[in-house]
Formats: sequence, C-alpha cells, structure tokens
Amino acid sequence: MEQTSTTRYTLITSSEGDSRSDLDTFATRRKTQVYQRASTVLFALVLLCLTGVVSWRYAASQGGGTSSACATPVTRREWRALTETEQLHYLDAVQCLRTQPSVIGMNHSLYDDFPYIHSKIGNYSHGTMDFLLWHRHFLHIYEIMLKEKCMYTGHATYWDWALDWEDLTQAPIWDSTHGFGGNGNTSAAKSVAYGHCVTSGPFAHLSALYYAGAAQKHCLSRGFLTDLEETRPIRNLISPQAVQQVLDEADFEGFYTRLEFKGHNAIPALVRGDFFEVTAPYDPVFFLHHGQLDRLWWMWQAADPDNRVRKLLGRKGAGGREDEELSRVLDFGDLAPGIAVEQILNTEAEVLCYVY
Ligand SMILES: *[C@@H]1O[C@H](CO)[C@@H](O)[C@H](O)[C@H]1NC(C)=O
Ligand SMILES: *[C@@H]1O[C@H](CO)[C@@H](O)[C@H](O)[C@H]1NC(C)=O
Ligand SMILES: *[C@@H]1O[C@H](CO)[C@@H](O)[C@H](O)[C@H]1NC(C)=O
Ligand SMILES: [Cu+2]
Repeated sequence: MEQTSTTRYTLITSSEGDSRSDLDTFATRRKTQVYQRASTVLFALVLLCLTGVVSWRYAASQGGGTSSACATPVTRREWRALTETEQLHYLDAVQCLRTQPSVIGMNHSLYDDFPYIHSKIGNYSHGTMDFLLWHRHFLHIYEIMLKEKCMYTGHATYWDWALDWEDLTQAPIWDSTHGFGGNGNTSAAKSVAYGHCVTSGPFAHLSALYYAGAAQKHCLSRGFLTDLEETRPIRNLISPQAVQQVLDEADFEGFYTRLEFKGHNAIPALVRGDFFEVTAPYDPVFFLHHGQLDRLWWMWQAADPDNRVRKLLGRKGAGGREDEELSRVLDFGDLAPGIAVEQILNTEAEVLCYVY
C-alpha cells in the first residue's frame, strides 16, 4: 500500500515536470535556445523571426499579449521546501496582518477582513464554476497584502497534503515553531465546530470575531479527527491516487467538481474547528490548502494548455457562451477591485505571474 502510494506520487511529480516544460515553450527561454543553436548571425536572425511569429501567435491566442508582461514568473513552493528562515518570515507576516487596520472599513484587523469577505462575498462561489477562480484571486490578494502591508518578500506557499494523507495530524505544517501550531488543546476551553482553543504555535489563543458568517467571538479552534480507521474514507480523498484521478478529468467541470468535493472538503472534515465553516480563513492553513488546490488546477491546465486554460464550459455549458464567461467580473467587495475571469486563467500572465 505504502509502496503504491509512493510510486503514484512520483508519477504526479514527474507529470508536473512535463507540464512545466509545456508551459516554458513560450517563455524567453526559447529565444535563448535560438541564439545558442545558431551558428551564424543570419541563421540566428531567421530563427528569431520564426520565434517572433510563434510568440505572436501565442499572444493572439491568449487574447492580446498579456503574457509578455510576465517575463519571469515566481515559483510558489511547498511549505516544507521553504527554509526555516523563510517559514518564520511567512509566519511573521501573517501575524502582522492582525496589527494592520481593515481595508474594508470594519472595526477589526486586516486579518479579519479575509474570513469576513470569504463568508459574505466568496460564499457564492462554492459548488459553482467560480470556486477555483474566486479562490485563486483571493489567495493572490492575500499574498499582495502580506507583501504590501507586512513587508513580506517571499511568495505564497502551499501544503501538499497528499504527502501526509496517511496521517494528517503528523504533517509538519502543524509544527509549533516552524508551522501553524497544532490541534486544539483538550485541556483548554472548548471552541467552535468540535474543537478546542489552539494553545501552541504563533496563532495560540488567536481571537476570532466571526463564525459561520455571523459575529461570534471565540478562540482559534481545531479539533482533529485522529482515529486512523475512522478517517480512512476521508483520507482516501487526498491520497496520491485520488489526486491523480482528479488530474485525469477531461474537462473543467469534471475537474473543479471532483477537486472541490474531494480534496477541498476533506481537509476541513479532518481538521474541523474554524476550518469547518465559511469563516475558514481564520485558520491560516486555509491559504496553504487553497495554494495546493490552485497548484493542482495549474498542473491540470499545464497538461493541455490549448484546451484547458481558456475553455471553461464543460458538458453542462454546451449551450453557454464562452466569451461571456471570460469577461465576467469576480467580486471581492471592498477588499480589492473586481477582476475579469480571463485575467486570472493563465497564472503566467500579467496579473498573477507565478508557477508552482
Ligand atoms: C471596535 O472594537 C473594539 C474591540 O472589539 C471595541 O472595544 C470598540 O468599542 C469598537 N469600536 C467601535 C467604534 O465600534
Ligand atoms: C452569502 O452570504 C451573504 C451575506 O451573508 C448572503 O446574503 C448570501 O445569501 C449568501 N449567498 C449564498 C449563495 O449562500
Ligand atoms: C493545554 O492547556 C493547558 C490548560 O490551559 C495548559 O496548561 C497546557 O500548557 C496546554 N498545553 C499545550 C501543549 O499548550
Ligand atoms: Cu472558500
């Protein structure tokens, strides 16, 4: 069993490698290669022209050259791939959000803006085509706030829970020094959604103001399901095999539906506490969970960019209009300006400019 899962995981990472090279096809790397291969200046010029045509055609197919403004996308890395210094830097920046004023005019901190907006505005996106779209940009806004308001110089990071599926409670992400603290403390006060107050790590005793979309002051809550037999059916949804099955989905509708109802829902079901409800961004691990979901979407897109980056309508959308979907504007309330769907479909274009 263990053997199989290790093999499967290797399969996933190697397909990620293939995907990277697919996407790189259009990057400046191509020009570099052209220069290297040319034995004469003339030959180089001819090839450069051809490259220009290819780039131009790619730009045209992407709806107008947006990719050119993102010459070197940054790489978002998994939590355990960060150095300890980088981990502490990220944790410091997240804590700093609590010291910054709300940008939506509320009497609470910038940290509270995220669960608030997720519950009041982002709630609509769950169970719809906008699920991955809305959360991709929500995470991007979070990253910008970390950088602009809290002097964070790194990038968003993610939690590849498929590495921990055999016992999620042992994941390094819960470390109390180089992580987000662990399970709620059963000797401490009870809190929301079957959890107790988290008393370890940088977010110990964090005070949350909202729960499930309403005002309700409580301490940051976690209530891990720990019985490995009991959790097996849920853990099976985040195994490397399950991830591969989702990545094998042929169209966007099949992909986002499976991803939301398997991987996305499994984590709150196992962690419980704040993560359990629509105010889930109170648990800072929420943003690493969504980093992972966004990464899986990115991998799925990269496996067939021609058909998967801009084609949103699946089986149900047979009668819908793709151009209407692309120009639709996603709403983030007063947290950030709305953004057209087509601007965030390609992570390597102007607005986002990242890879995994
Ligand atoms: C803002 O919140 C603080 C702490 O929750 C409270 O003491 C204060 O009275 C509030 N101010 C206003 C204007 O509501
Ligand atoms: C989302 O939350 C808002 C504000 O609480 C509410 O008015 C709206 O009906 C909710 N939408 C959905 C789809 O649950
Ligand atoms: C758990 O809570 C108890 C009571 O508040 C406290 O004494 C203990 O140090 C806590 N344990 C951890 C690991 O934080
Ligand atoms: Cu959500």
